[in-house]
Amino acid sequence: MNALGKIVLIGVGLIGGSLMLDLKRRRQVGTVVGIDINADNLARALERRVIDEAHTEITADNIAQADLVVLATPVATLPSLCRLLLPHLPPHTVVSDVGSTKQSALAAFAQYLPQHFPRCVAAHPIAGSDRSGALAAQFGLYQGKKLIVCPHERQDAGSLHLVENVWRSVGAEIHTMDAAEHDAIFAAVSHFPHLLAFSYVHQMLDHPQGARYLDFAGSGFRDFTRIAGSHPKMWQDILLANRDSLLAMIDAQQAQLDRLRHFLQQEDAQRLGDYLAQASGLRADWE
Ligand code: TYR
Repeated sequence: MNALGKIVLIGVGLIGGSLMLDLKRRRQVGTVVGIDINADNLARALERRVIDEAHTEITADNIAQADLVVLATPVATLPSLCRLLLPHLPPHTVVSDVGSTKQSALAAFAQYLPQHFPRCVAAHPIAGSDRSGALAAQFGLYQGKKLIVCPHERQDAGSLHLVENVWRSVGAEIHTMDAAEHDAIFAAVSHFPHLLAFSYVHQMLDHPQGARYLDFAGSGFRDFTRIAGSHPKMWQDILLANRDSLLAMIDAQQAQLDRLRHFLQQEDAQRLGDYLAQASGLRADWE
């Protein structure tokens, strides 16, 4: 891939920051301009050389000559960021995002950057952790990880290839799918498990003896609740953006809990054992 002259990263956190660290190390980019509302976070990003320039606002100067703008903020901020970008965006600049919901990203691009829509590429790296912010950015995060792209009906092929090549250059494996299918898949394998982890932690918060009980929690609690430590605003936005799929998943989970309740009420050891064995088998095969 040809090195890009300038990338503007809006939202300098774990995901965008890790991408920039690898692009810089591999000399795939000349200058990285970071834009973030948190000045402390920007200072840390500069110190760690995640970015070369830091700004707290989107201006014509900051965006000038950008080959690529990467939006890496919570998904509900895309409409307002696109509106701020619109007057300053050079015609050749490719715009992409990294968010966990892709129908909402495409809707924001189509509505708020209508002229620029062909150059907007919806992308989602399947990597990260419960950590956030520029301090959490790390080298090698995307090596061997999946990058989902969701091309749209007005997609410019050159812009799509540019974004795919950026991610390929940091070790990601590109998968292409429709945005609706993307959102259904990630509701099931990512968004709903996060929702459940948050909900279980609330059960402990509401429990009168919860604080004492947590003193004795071990690795099961740690594994099940790790993702409940994730960035709240990021997950607020994801859960709302994918609410239809999640409402269906909540109903499906309720049915699973009802089955378990029934096994316990009936003291049905046989069916309970089979149920656990099937789940344990699927988990072992997946790993
Ligand atoms: N939260 C996940 C974890 O901690 C990482 C992740 C989050 C990956 C959101 C993708 C995504 O869209 O393992």
